[in-house]
Amino acid sequence: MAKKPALPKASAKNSGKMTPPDLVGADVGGESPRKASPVPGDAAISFSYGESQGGGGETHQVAEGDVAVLTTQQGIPVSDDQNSLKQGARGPTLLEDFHFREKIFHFDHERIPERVVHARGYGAHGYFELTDSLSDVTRADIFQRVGERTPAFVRFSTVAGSKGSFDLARDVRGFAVKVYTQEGNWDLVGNNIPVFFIQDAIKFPDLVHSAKPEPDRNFPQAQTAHDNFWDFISLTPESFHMIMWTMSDRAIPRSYRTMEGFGVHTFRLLDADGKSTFVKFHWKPKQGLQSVVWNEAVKINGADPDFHRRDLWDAINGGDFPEWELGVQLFDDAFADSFDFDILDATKIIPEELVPIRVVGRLVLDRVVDNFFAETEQVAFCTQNVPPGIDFSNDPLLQGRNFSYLDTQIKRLGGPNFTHIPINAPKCPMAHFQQDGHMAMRNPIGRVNYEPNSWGATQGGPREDPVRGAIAFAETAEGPKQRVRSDSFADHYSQARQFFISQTPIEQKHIGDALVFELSKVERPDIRSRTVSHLLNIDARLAATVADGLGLALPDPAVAARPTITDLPASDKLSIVKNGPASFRGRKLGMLLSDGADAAIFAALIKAVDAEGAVYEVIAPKIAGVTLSDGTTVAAKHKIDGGPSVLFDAVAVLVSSEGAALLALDAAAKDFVTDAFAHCKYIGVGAEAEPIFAAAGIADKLDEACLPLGKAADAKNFIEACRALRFWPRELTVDLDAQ
Ligand code: HDE
Repeated sequence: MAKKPALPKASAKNSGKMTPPDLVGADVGGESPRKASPVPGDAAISFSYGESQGGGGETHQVAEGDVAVLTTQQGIPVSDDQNSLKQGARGPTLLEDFHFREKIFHFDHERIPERVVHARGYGAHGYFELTDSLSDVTRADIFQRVGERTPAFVRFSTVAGSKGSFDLARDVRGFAVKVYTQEGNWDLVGNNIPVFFIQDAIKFPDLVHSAKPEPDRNFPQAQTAHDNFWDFISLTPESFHMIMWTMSDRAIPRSYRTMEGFGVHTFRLLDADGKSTFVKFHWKPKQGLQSVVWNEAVKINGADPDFHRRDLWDAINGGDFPEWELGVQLFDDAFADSFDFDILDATKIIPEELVPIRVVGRLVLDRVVDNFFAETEQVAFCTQNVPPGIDFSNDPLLQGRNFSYLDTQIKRLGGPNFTHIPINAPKCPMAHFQQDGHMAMRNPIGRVNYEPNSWGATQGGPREDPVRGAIAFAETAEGPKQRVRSDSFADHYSQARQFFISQTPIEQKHIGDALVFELSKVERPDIRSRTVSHLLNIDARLAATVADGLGLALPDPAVAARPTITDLPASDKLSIVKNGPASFRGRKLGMLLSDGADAAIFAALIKAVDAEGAVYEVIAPKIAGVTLSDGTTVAAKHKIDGGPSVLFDAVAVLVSSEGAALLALDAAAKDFVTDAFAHCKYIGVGAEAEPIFAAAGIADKLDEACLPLGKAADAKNFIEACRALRFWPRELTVDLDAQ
């Protein structure tokens, strides 16, 4: 990267104009640590643009203690950034003011179109490390050498909401992984749910239109609880397996860190001889699966709409790097032919009990982005990006996606050169004859831009390589051209039922609650009724519960294209509760403190939290914090109104008797404990805290998950109890529908 000579030091002279003195010579870099990072071995400061996103930027060198001079984009030093150029003190403003015009024009063009789906997302860098070679089934370079690390970038997202929507929508989460392999980028553009709503890509625009805000009124935002969505779903029986998943707590994850990821489609792995093995990809979180409850999700959206992105940012910056295992399900044609369902049908899973998962690697996220726009917003995933040794199946959804992703990036990023943007550029050598176009940053040098050519090895440019190059699986396809759906895709309910019966009773209750909630927002009774008619083909009890919750007469079952297989066995892997963590690690305790709170218990709690690998935040009546019983002061992270208990995995209330008397009068403090109780959280109850619980009306309801914090020794017991995350039996006592 070329370094420009140092520009002169900024001058504090303001020649009598209106220049706020504190802005003169201010650090234009703001808070970002990158902008003032010292250059090793050099007493200079590097103020850089775009360096860490892969180059192409420019660096201004200035002496230490100095600040860079503000310039225009053309590098012209700016003398006054507070006042436009005017004719006389009171104007008019002159067209001649190139600095003003450039600044405004650039601002006017800051936005690019948001993604048509998955608009709201959050990304992080990391690496993939191979732990078990797959060289027995694939030639893919990334799967050859155990222990090798390959850089990766991951973007998590919600689907329906726009860029500025809230994180805890009830929605599918995107789990898109770009791995920069030595033989090109591999994009595994997956979701946190292993099946999809539709079987053929031609239905995607209809599905998305129905889920997005209704076109005349442009609401509701980021929710499927409206007529159009359920109208489409109830007319699309293939969607019901996915509906079971999206109505489950999978759609309200506690964190991106506590979700599984799935490649969804069946792909192929190819060895050096072109032999194919079918594969399904799974990401399994080391953090265990965890979700929130719906009432909590609704409140988190108000308290902290950025809950998931903040969680990822904090965890990575705190050195608690989230990690997933990459698992593969490998199978051959014989299995595919014998399986009850079509492996090309993206509305079906292959239960892990039938084809066990082989863990072959791990994905670790260890670095947040330097610039959200440059990396997270501009990253362009394309399902078509597969390196040699990984190939597609004929899944009609996947085939359609392979067209859609490239197409959408061209629109979104403004042209065919989006691979020149550092986050999208491969990190392996590349050479081709594609050229020109908007914003071309990598331009061929020399005379030859075509092949074949006869300019020889040095001037003639790259040549194709039939051995190293990607070769598609030599699949034979035949049959008449026709618009049909294969009969083998016709079973819409059997796996929906299998999912439902695999859930614990509390998870089944949540599915029923979610359906009642969503359909209660649907205005047309016939749509509600038609939806229940499909549930009858899945589970009679579920259908009856939902009908009852809606006050609806049970309709006739929908006419099924094929009878439901009712004896598919339950699969434990489909439940969140059965796959939760065994520790409180990576979780957050909220401690409500007042002045005079017991210092010894507070210290013991911190010690227990640290030992567990968890974190804590202090909530107090005032943001300045509290003075504990021994006179030490503790700063608060939240004032009580801004730190509701929904933001924490468990809570402790540690107050003095005076503090308790005051907080018992405070609505936010009462909400803090009632919500924690209603959301089945573990609660540490300090010796003096009772008046707050009494004022909240729950003092006589406290159960075995409300543990005493009367002495320092109680802290460890309490944090160990928190490992269970929730005390589900309580839900039956706090929910009218369950009584
Ligand atoms: Fe996508 N999808 N999708 N999708 N999808 C997009 O590409 C599309 C599908 C998924 O963080 C778009 O760059 C079609 C399944 C993720 O940047 C678009 C079909 C799965 C992301 C698109 C599907 C996904 C997208 C919009 C039906 C899980 C976010 C912006 C055939 C396996 C990637 C963009 C990111 C994004 C099309 C179905 C996952 C329009 C046509 C199934 C995680 O190209």
